[in-house]
Amino acid sequence: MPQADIGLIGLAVMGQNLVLNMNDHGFTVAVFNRTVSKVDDFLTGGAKGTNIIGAHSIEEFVAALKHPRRVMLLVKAGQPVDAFIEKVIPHLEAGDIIIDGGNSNYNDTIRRCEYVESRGLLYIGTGVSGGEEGARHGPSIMPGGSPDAWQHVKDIFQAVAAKADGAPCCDWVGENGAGHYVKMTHNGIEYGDMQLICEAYSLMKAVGMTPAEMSEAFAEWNTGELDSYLIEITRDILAARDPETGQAMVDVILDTAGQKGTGKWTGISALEMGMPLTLIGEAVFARCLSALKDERVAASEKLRGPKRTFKGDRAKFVEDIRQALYASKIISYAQGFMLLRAAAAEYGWNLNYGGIALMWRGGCIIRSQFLGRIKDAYSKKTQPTNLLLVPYFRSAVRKAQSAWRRVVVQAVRLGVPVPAFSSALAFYDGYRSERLPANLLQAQRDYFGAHTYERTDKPRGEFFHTDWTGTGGDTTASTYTA
Ligand code: 2AM
Repeated sequence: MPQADIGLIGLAVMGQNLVLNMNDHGFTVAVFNRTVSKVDDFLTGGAKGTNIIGAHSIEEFVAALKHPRRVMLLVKAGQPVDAFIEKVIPHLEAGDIIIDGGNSNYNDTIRRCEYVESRGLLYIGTGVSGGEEGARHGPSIMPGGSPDAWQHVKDIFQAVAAKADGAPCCDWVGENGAGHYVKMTHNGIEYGDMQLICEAYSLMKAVGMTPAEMSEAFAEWNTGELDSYLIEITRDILAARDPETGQAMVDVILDTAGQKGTGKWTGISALEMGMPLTLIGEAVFARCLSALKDERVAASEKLRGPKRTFKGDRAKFVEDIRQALYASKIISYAQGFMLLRAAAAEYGWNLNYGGIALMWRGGCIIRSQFLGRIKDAYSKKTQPTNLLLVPYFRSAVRKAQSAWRRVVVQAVRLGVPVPAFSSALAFYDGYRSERLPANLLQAQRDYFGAHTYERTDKPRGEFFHTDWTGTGGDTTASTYTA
């Protein structure tokens, strides 16, 4: 008789920890790994004394699974996922479920979902966030794919997921690639949150604060509306000392950021969908700029800026930075949810926005009190078209606005780059503008390319062309295909 409730392939640390987490919650898990020796290493190591079943071949692995079989992959994203799908399919039967828990691109998940369904099976692509710790003690889990599969994994996933205010940080996201899309957007927002914190740090540094003083400021911030995992770890990071040199740890770390690509994917998707995801875009570009270390070092000797002398009240400025960070964060999440709405329309997903906020509320890197507010906003009967219009956020931005503007002005004066703070403010001012200068832009397009324009005094959808130079005649860009 097959014993296992679920099988997991891929015994790297995330995989091992998720298996141990499932075991703790009373589920029997079968495990397999490409390098088979790792199965035995796990059984005699971390999994010793558990009910975990080790398999030494795909056949043995599948034979251990109860029906419908649930096969979860936690292998390297990309080709290895396709390879394992091909390996397991011949051993599965109609109604069995393949689950990809890796960091797959949502386009791959859409393709795989269609393929696996065409073979009579069910597919789930799920985001799992929270790193190794999260996998062990409660990650945020964002599943999407074949809707019929959800009922068969719900109990396991919700049991092992993090809990926020008692509710599991796991719910059904939507069809085919929706789970991985939401996970990608989570990572993009994470890029934005981290960049905002880095800009706050950079301003604190510019006004002469020591890392220890900064750590105290972050500790205080963490007791209020900014209460979140990332603020908390920043507090600890700034307090840490390098055992080798005795200096603050942050001061000995090279200022070049790495990235694995999910922020970039979020930006690409936003560009494809025509959504102004400016803050996350700036966060990705800030990492790119940081990576040009040698060029920056050379340029720093040649390109001059203002002297970094701050004359104001430092404590007041720190409070201004806190408010600028909060307001910018609201913009970033408003933009993130704008992207999700556009993606839902593009891909035909019926996204549950309150559920998404709840999934991000605990377990994952962007977990925060703040996400509880977003969940509340989407739990109302009428869904907001934009988070910025929800009374709570509208008033929070109104309250923080003066401080936010002061910070951006001060940063410009000091010559401290704050692309996320300032682009968030530019977005806010743009979004609340009844009229933007795009009238001039349309005129320019019409002037050089006869692209036509609509008029303020005529119904939308009627297009006009002006012969700006007296030599163009009536020909417009829509008259011919160029
Ligand atoms: P391994 O232990 O045999 O290297 C994370 O790297 C997980 O993905 C590991 O379980 C790893 O298996 C697996 N993995 C990495 N590359 C793979 C590939 N090309 N094919 C199958 N599994 C792979």
